[in-house]
Amino acid sequence: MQAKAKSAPKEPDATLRLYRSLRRIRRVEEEIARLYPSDKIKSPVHLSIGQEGIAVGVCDALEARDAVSGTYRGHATYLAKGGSLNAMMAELYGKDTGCARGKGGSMHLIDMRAKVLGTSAVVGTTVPVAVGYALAQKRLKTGAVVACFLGDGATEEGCFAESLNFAALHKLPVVFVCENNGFAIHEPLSKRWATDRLCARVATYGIPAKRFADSDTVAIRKHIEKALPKMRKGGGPIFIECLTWRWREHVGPGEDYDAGFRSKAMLAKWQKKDPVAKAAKALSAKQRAAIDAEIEAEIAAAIVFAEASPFPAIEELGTDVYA
Ligand SMILES: Cc1ncc(C[n+]2csc(CCOP(=O)(O)OP(=O)(O)O)c2C)c(N)n1
Repeated sequence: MQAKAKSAPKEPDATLRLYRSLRRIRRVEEEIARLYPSDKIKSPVHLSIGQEGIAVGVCDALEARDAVSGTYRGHATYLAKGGSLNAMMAELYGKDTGCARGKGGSMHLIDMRAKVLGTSAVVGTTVPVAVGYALAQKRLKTGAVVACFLGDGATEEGCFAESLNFAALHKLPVVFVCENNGFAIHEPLSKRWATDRLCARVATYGIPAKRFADSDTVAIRKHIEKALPKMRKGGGPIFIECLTWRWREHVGPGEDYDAGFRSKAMLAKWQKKDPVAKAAKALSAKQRAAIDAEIEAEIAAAIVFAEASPFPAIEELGTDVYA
């Protein structure tokens, strides 16, 4: 069932590559937000606009043989690792050509060709899945690692603690990546954690942990790249906590600043650190224009693909669906 790992050849110039990936994810999600009110997109959507630098920084350091698991806020993870945009867009439309044949929607993205193990609506559930997959990689001696993305809310699940302990004990090749945007739906960290010393807590499992205060794409990339060789040789897991900000509402295409639980001032602060704008600054106007044009054409084609694709046949309703 599992195809050989294959992904598009990487652009040799890292500056161009990081910008392309960041801008592509941003524009895909902006288009999703634009299309959403038309009701053509059949699933709820959790946008990662503002948080893209983390997925891109981690995934750019990975190889085709490496895998990722994600959260329901998983568009960036899926695209940064090389998941098919056509298949993702069709999945959002509920179409048969989607990456979960239209039955999973935005929250359940999977692409084993690109080694995207899956994303899930149920908070924390992809953490033990990633650890199990890493155990298999260790036993099969593939040298592959798994990057396991999770939100700060997922660190409160029991399976997070169990997975960290198991991965540390068995020295499994997992990069745990906490995308800490400070909220679980509307609940801030200050009402959920007695201290914000997450990295100190993780370190007690015997896992090296590092916090990135502004989720800088290049710094995250460098850190992961440096850690990978040791991990491939049995060095065990690492953990990174990346502070970030979700610019949009928890679920849906809009904003939620009028709901009273977080401020526009904080948004403005984080927008000054916009990972896409930061990457753009390293390029000439001509380089940006060429990349932007390619991205727009690719997104337009993906929307045409999704719209033209058929819905799954009614007899297929129960196929590949597990309770
Ligand atoms: C096991 C489980 N418990 C509760 C929920 C309800 N829920 C959906 S999203 C969410 C918040 C999770 O926050 P976080 O992990 O920080 O991710 P973020 O939305 O900030 O990216 C919760 C509690 C759920 N989906 N699954």
